[in-house]
This record gives sequence, structure tokens and C-alpha cells, in this order.
Amino acid sequence: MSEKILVIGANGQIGTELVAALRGVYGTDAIIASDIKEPTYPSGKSIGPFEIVNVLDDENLRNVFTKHQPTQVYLLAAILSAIGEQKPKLAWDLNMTGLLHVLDLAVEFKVTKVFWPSSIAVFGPHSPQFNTPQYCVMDPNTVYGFSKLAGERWCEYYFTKYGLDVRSLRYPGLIGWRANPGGGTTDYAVQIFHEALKNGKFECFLSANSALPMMYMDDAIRATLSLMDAPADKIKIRSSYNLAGLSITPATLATEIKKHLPAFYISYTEQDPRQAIADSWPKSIDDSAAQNDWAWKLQYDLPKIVEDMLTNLKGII
Ligand code: AKB
Repeated sequence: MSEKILVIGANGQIGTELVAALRGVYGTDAIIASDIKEPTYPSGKSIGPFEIVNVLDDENLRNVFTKHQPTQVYLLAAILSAIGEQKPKLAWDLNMTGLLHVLDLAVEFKVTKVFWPSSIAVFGPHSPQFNTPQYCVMDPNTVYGFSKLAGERWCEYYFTKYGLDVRSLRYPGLIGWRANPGGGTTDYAVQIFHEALKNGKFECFLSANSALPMMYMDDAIRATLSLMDAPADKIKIRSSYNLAGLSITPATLATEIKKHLPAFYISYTEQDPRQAIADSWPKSIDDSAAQNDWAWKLQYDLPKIVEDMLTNLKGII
């Protein structure tokens, strides 16, 4: 069967990279990129099909499904943790109503596979902080976190009740050079590279020793594609898989950057609301279920991430 893959939220940090990767595998015309606005990245509209989609507008979404008859859908449109705390009702609405619209249309249009990203934000202050297991106490205290947790329950529900093949990953913070993150707590781990190269210094909004799980974008995209490629019977978890990455602090990241840019200087903001969010999240994650079920394996360690980020950003900053 020839695939037609709809990516909703294609202009974001993950979407930009995922569309490029999917076009590499399936061909440009097989991937319909979509977002609420025209893309600003050069890899956007001019390179392949693009649609304006607002996930809250059921009719607009239905028209796009009718026009393209997608066989797979990746729903990436979401409001992340930091912005979610500024606009809690909008974050809940977008993250939840948007998901339900897409799940319903996927059932109706007999979409064969749906990908929806969850996050380490589903864990909360009473979850184990180190090596956080797949199943444990989950009491997220951000709107983003509990919208993702509720979304996971909906995904599993649509799989069980309607047989919809929904697959999901709990992404850690993602570090990549091709597109910037927007409105998350882990955004510092991308900003630090831009500031290091542009200004030689960075004021971090998280404290020096705030450990959080992070992953290089190349690994995250590879994990996404291999989850989606795995035979359905290998996918034992229909809520969302833990994905560990590496446990990174601002201080360890700065130390690694200094090996390349010895004059780089990091300072820390005294008080920032994102600190409380970071403190409520795990410091490291156990992703043995992903390793066992669909042979997940991380490739990028911290030295490799830093070298690749600096090398690629140097060319474009
Ligand atoms: C955020 O910081 O909100 C996101 C996430 C960890 O899901 N990057």
C-alpha cells in the first residue's frame, strides 16, 4: 500500500525534522505537512505539500482528511509546559480537544497508524525521581503534564475500544539544531548552544544542578520512526513508552561546551517559574520496555551531541 502521511504541527521543533526524515523515506509528495501557519523554515512549503490546519477546527481538519485520505497521521501540535502554565485553559483545550478530533477522524477514515507524542511531564513530584519506571505514581502538576497523561489514557482507550493503532513516546527534552523549541522547560538546552556561539555566554533559567532527561533529535526521530515501523504485535504499551535519553544538568552541558569554546561563560537566573516545573520532573528514566519490545537503543552521548550541535550551528548562526 502506498502511504500518505499527514503531519500536524509540522513547523515545530519535532515536526520540522520529522517531515524531512519522513520525506527521505517515503518521498516528498507522500508527506502532507500541516500547521496553523505557513512554515518559515526553508524546508517548508516550497519543498512539499503543505496545508493550513487548526486541530481545534473540526471542519477544517475533516476537509484535510477528505482531501488527502491519510494512511498515517502524526499529531504534534501542542502547547508545551512553560507556555501551558501561562495559558492553562488553552493548553488543555488544544492538547486534549485536538487529540480527540484527530483520534475520531482517524477511526472514521480508517487511518492505519497514528503517532502522538507524550512527555516526561506525565510524571510528578511523587513519581520516583531516578530511573523512573514505566508504571509508577503519576501526579503531574502542570497543565501540559496532565493533558499528556490524560491523552495517553485516550490513546490506549481508542486502541482497546476501536482497534486504532496509536503509538506514542514519552519524549525527554529534545536537543537539535535544525529548529528551535518553543515554550518548554527544557528549551535552555538548545538556547545554550545559540548563545555560546553568538555571545560566548548564557544566562540559564534553570539552576546549575537541575538534572533532566534529554535526547538528541537524531535519536528522537530514529526512535519515532522505529516505533512506527515495528510490527503491531511488538507494541505492548498503547499508552506511551518511556524514552530515557541522558540525564543532563546545565552545569554538565556547559562543561562539555567549554571543551570546544573555552571562553564560554554560564550564569544562572535567580528565580524562574520553570525551575519548579523542572523540579517536579524525573532526573532519569528507565526505558527498558522500549528496549525490550522494539529494540530501542540510544546512539548519541553528551560529547557527541555537543560536537554535532556546535559543528552544525556554526554553519548557520
Ligand atoms: C517541555 O519542556 O515542556 C518539553 C517536554 C519535556 O515535553 N520539552
